[in-house]
Amino acid sequence: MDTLWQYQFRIILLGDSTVGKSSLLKRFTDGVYSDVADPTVGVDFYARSLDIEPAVKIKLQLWDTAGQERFRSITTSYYRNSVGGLLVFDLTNRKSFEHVREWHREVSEHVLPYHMVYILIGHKSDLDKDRKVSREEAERLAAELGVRYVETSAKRNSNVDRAFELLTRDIYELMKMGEIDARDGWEGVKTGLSNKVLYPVEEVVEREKSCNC
Ligand SMILES: Nc1nc2c(ncn2[C@@H]2O[C@H](COP(=O)(O)OP(=O)(O)O)[C@@H](O)[C@H]2O)c(=O)[nH]1
Ligand SMILES: [Mg+2]
Repeated sequence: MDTLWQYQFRIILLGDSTVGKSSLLKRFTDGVYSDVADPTVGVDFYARSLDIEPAVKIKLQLWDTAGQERFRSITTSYYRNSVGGLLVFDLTNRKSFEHVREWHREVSEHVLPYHMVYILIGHKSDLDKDRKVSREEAERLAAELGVRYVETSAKRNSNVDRAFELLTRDIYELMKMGEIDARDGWEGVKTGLSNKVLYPVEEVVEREKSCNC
């Protein structure tokens, strides 16, 4: 049986080619990392659930942008149907940082009149000695865009869970405040099977304890 979840958020990975988007996703969803990235593109999206509050499980549907990183080659519906976005750049690649603003603008224009919730990710933090973008500079850009900033490494497994969790919590808080809603015909947020409705919470905890899944 599928895990019960109350909400599903669709989140996209944005950023230049080779910044490490697929590696971040693989680390987060499968717990693996490979220095030799698989160029084959067999998977469109990944999934993982997060327990955001006791008895509130959020399923993340995470969409990769493999091979579509060129500007304007991603279809509009791909952006439109997402509630959150990770703006990823490579800390050792200056150009990828400079392009963040363009990614942000491109996507934000396409989702109007709605808004997407972003987080800025400075990736490959394990390569600190080759760093071409300072933390201060990245924090300034994040402040300007009104988003959080986190430095991650898929290789060292540093801050990867934290980055996805922070973004998920931000979306969840906006949803609780009524700023974001599950709308008909929109894939960004879906309300799911609620174990709150199906079983009292205590019973769910008991069920989960006894479950080997
Ligand atoms: N040092 C280091 N290399 C990484 C990290 N994440 C990804 N890479 C490498 O960067 C290259 C591109 O990664 P990939 O995930 O395919 O990037 P994508 O094109 O944005 O999906 C691959 O050689 C990865 O092994 C990281 O955290 N640290
Ligand atoms: Mg990729």
